Amino acid sequence: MHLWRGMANFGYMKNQTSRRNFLKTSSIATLGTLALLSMDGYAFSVLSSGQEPFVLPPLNYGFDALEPHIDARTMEIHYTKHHQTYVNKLNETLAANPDLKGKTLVDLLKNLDAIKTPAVRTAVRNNGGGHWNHSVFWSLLSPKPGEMSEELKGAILNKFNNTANFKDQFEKAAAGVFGSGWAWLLYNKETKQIEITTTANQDNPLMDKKYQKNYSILMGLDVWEHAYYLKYQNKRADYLKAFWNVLDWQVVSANFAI
Ligand code: MN3
Repeated sequence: MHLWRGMANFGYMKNQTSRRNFLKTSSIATLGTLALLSMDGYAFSVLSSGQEPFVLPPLNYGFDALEPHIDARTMEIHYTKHHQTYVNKLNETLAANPDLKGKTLVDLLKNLDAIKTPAVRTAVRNNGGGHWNHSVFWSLLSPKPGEMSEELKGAILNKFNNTANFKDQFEKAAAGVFGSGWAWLLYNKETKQIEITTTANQDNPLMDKKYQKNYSILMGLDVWEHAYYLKYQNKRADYLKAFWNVLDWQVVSANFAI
């Protein structure tokens, strides 16, 4: 069970609605499950149960906890500015479109086609995607990363022969994202194969019909420049190598076990 070391970071959460939602989210999260990412939504407790107004999910660690691999300033700006802006713009969009209220974030992202107005659809896609993706990303990072389960290790070895080759392939995919986007690790529950894929901007596999059945999302890595530029400048490859030092395999394994 994680301690809520990031609690002090929530002092800026001023209004009571945010505070109530934060407490609700926290109590769900502290039930102990770290398995957040099921495509089916049933285990995606924090976000699939959440409805607007959406709020930032709590961090399990301080902004400086991932140093030197991810620097404190990047974490602070990334979380309090970038992620918060996605949350704010998503809430603004939903407030202006009452027909979209009452839906979970996962429902919205899986059914973008149902949003008929192109500008509204784009706003939900970019800002809802940004909220979901970053929530996933924070959950995967830890200053004291746990180990990979034997089951997940077996699936990775089955596909990639060894973990060094797996990391190499994942880094290659992440390095190959042109401009801004994400690299994802997925599990096809039908073929029982691990897969690597990438998305542009704030898109994610939830939005892709291909991945909406029989897949679990195990992890996602932010390769937008804002995720690494302060420390690594143009050297995305160095950021990708550093990422492994703070990736909590225990969380990835929990997502695999869904
Ligand atoms: Mn980002």
